[in-house]
Amino acid sequence: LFKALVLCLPLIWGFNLDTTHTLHKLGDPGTFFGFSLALHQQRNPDPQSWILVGAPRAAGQGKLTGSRPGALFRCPITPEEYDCERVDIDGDVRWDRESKHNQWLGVTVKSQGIGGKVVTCAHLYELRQRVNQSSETRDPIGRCYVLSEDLTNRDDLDGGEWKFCEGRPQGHEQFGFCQQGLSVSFTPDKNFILFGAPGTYNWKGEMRVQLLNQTLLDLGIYDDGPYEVADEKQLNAQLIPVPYHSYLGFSVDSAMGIMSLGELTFVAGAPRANHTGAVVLLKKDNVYRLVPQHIFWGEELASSFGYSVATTDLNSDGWTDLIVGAPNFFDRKAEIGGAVYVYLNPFGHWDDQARPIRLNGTYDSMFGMTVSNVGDLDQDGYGDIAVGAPFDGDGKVFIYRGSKSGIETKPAQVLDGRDFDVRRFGYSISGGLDIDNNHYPDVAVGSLNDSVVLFRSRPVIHVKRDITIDPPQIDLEQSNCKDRDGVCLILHFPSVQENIRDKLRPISLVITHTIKPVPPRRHSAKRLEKLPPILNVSPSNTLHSEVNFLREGCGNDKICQSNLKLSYQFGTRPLNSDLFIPLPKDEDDVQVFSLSDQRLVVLDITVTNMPSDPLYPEEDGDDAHAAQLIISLPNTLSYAGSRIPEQMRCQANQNGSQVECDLGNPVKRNSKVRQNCVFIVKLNKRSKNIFKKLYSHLFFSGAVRGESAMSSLDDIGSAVDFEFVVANPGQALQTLGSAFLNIMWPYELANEKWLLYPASLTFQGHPETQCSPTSALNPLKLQGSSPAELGSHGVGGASHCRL
Ligand SMILES: [Ca+2]
Ligand SMILES: [Ca+2]
Ligand SMILES: [Ca+2]
Repeated sequence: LFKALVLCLPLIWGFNLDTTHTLHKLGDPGTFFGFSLALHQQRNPDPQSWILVGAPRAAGQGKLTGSRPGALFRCPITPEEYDCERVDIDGDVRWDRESKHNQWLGVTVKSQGIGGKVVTCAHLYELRQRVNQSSETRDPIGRCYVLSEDLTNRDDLDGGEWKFCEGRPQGHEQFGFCQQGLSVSFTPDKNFILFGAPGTYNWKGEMRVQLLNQTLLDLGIYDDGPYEVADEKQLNAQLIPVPYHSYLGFSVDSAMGIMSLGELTFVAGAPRANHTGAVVLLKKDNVYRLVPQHIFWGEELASSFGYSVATTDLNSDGWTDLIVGAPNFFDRKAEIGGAVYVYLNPFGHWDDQARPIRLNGTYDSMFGMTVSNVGDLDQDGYGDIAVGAPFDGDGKVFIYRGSKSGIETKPAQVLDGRDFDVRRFGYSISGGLDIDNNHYPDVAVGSLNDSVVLFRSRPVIHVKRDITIDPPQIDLEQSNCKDRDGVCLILHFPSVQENIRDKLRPISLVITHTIKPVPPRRHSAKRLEKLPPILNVSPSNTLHSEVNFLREGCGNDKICQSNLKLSYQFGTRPLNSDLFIPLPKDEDDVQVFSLSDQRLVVLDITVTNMPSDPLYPEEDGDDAHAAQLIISLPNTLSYAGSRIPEQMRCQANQNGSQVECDLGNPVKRNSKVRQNCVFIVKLNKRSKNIFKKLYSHLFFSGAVRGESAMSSLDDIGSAVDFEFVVANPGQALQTLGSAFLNIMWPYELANEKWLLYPASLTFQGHPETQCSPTSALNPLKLQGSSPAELGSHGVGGASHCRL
């Protein structure tokens, strides 16, 4: 009896997007509803969660009826598919100086998170001058709208005045084609908003970072920026570290802990820089400039490296890691189409050229078109990412788990648009927010198919198993269970003390845990069903352990080295006596068993376990565990029983030809197993005949006379004498068995004429010998001169004599 202590700590781990209780939201066909999306939560005036969905090709309303300005929708978290409402922004238009037709409002949408602000942009918003004149100009500067948490304009920061290229020199080489808002982001400290404007400066591109903090503004702190790569005051395109047509600002992000801990770093993708693409790390200087810190270059021409960027701490080392999408990466041979580069942060020393890990998509899949920090989906402490591949079949989203070593390159989960009846699935991804209050962040995925899908995360139960065997080894002389904290599993092994033979190999323990499945419930139309938890996929839900026996008597090395020796002798034992009489030995010193009156053969066996050198008992002076004695008996002998010491146990097979005996477990050192180890053996009754067959030849001649002419034995002819000698060179047989002599002779011819006539049998030494049938001898009762002779005159007969 011993106990195993199992501590079960439900931790939070694994991976876990539920695909059976997904929420679907649909928009009008052709509106690109789902081109962008963001999970959002407002706290005021009422707590509510939303999926914000951009539909950049949505038709206009009111004044904009007849045009396609695009729109932002908010979708409540309900099972209903068509309950998204248009967010009421941007309804006005001044025809004399702007155009909102095809402005792509909703091309991007971002949320600061719970209770935070929201931004959505229209990167093709046009400023117009001299409308309807021949000298009319159109400048797609782009524009963004900032909204308060409830998606209304509540403070000075809200509204659509976020268009920094307005009022600046126009023309494509300056700010006429800024396309502000093709990317947009909030800093994690919520103080700044980032705008990508990839068309600025002849498509060099630009990123602008601007204060977005009403409290700071209320305090009169205005002088923190704005910042631009070309310097917000100087507007010096030379300061931008990539060539023209690089599209810097196509993607933007920011994070602490990229260049150094505690410092905010900005990330801007430039997917056409030097034709390979690049990603630039920047930081604010003290005035108005974003200063480049490091540039990552793409590895392949036209791979669009930097099309998408994301930041998260994948390996939880406190340093933010960088994820870069290159959706046009191409390797026809390897059938790769699209790649994602994962740069684990080398403690801010990016110049050391830490080699990225490349995740590959399938051919033509545009894998990496979106990369997204989706938070710690499984709550294991490592950030997780999602990668969209909208042209992989009907579109797929791959979930990759961060891990201690960086990232698990095999996706933890693949969401396939086909399973949700969505095409071009994975065009946009938003995560990091817990929509259903189960403490696990959820993920929404958009498409180019006017639909979005919300995937909720199931709680992940990580069972931390820790088997403590107490005592750590089984000591056969101890059994106790002390009080302890935690769950104490007492495993009873009633056989431990008695019947376990093998005390050398440990007892294996296997502990398996599962979650009892929850019966499916009806989907409520009003409330989201609570998702059942799942078990973490790793480590396995089966734990193996083993309990060792305390190997007493095996020395310090715990290796049992014994010195078993066996000796034996045969003997006999008088009936009803324990007297052991060794069998006599022949000249070859072999014990001789004669077929005399000893019916019991006794085998006396002595087994010793003594160290070969008593001075060095550690060499081979240990206990012998599970020692066995196997006795194989010849055919003439069979096992009848034994008188053995108590610790021994013997068992014979069915015909008694083999006996297996346990010598005791263990045979202790310095011990001798002997005392009256008696095997009673019986002689088999059907012993092999020891007599030889003898052959001789007999010829006869003379006149043939009839039977009626015989009046005495002498008339028959010459007498033939046969002498049989039956000898037993060993001991006399008693009642062990009988010896028989069968005599056969030529008796008669085919015409029934006599050949050899059996006259008589005489015996010497055993006068009581009888033969049968008696009628076979001298059947004509003829008188002869010598009755002691066996005269055989006949054709053949048989006689059977018991000797
Ligand atoms: Ca890291
Ligand atoms: Ca994780
Ligand atoms: Ca959740």
